[in-house]
Amino acid sequence: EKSKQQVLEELRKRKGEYVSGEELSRRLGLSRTAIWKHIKALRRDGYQISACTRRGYTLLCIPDRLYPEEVTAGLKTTWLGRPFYYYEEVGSTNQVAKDLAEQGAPHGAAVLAEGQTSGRGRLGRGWLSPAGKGIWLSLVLRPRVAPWQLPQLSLLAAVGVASAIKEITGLEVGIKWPNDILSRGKKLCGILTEMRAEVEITQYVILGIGLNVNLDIEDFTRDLWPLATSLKLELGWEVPRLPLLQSLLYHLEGWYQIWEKEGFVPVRESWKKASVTLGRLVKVEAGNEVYEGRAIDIDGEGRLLVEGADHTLRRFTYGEVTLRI
Ligand code: BTX
Repeated sequence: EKSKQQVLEELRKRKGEYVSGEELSRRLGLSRTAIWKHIKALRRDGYQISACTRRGYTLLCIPDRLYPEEVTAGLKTTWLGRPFYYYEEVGSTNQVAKDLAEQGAPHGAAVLAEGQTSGRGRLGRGWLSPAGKGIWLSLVLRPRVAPWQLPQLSLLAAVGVASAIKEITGLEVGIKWPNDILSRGKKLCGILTEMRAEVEITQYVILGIGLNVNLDIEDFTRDLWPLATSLKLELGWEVPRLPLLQSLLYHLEGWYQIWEKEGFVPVRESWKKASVTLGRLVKVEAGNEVYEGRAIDIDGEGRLLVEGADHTLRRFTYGEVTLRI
């Protein structure tokens, strides 16, 4: 496995030219047969490598996979996404990340799967996660804050995702409280925060991000057609997942650091700019209660302030928001 990566590394360094099998074998101290074996294995992984008699090998194309070597190769973060755990398919990356966190995975560890068989949404709902079409990612965070401050973190996550989408595609998305990312009113990305905390101490937070990148309409179940969308459907082109994922980790780390240093104020400001909730008539369902009114603001903890028809103000820490006209 290690020498396969070394062969890939050599080809990557010399992208656009041919490297002879002889040179590879000399540089890496491997036999010509071993080199050929690794080339075949890389091709099975989806790397397009051309082999040409006398000239050698050249890397034509890297696969649209989020292999950890590819992700870390161009990653600009210092701690987020390190280590990076990659799976072809899991039930839920949030569950895998939770298990890893229980076993001591560090602050910043990331778990990604190409596909999920039982992706989780909030309140026991499911999350559709077809293979190779999205970014299904869970991050292990160990913030040094009290549990009551954690709602801030899920708003922060939405701001980070929005920044990355903007950087890579130019698309301006909207955030629906607390952290749904919408485009033209349809859900593009969902965020699920799970945690383990005692009264005063946060053990860890699992930040699960499900971003619909290249799903086509037929990848969604029919009931989701009016509700859900993907970047490809919004933009009309296939979005490369690798740079998007790298940008996502970069912006999330950046916002996290701002939050640690300066608190919630700058995050709140940025969240408010992208908000599609504030100023709107909303219905909030929280537990057994349904409340209707106008969404006025979010407070210094990220709670939603809703003003009812009788001008009473209500604050929501959690809840399901439906936007009215
Ligand atoms: P949510 O409860 O806000 O959204 C779930 C609801 O959204 C579903 O009931 C369904 O109506 C709709 N839905 C399901 N799949 C999709 C989809 N792909 N796109 C748009 N709408 C959909 C939001 O929960 C939180 C989702 C987090 C998903 C990530 S993926 C990585 C991590 N692992 C894991 O199991 N969950 C998180």
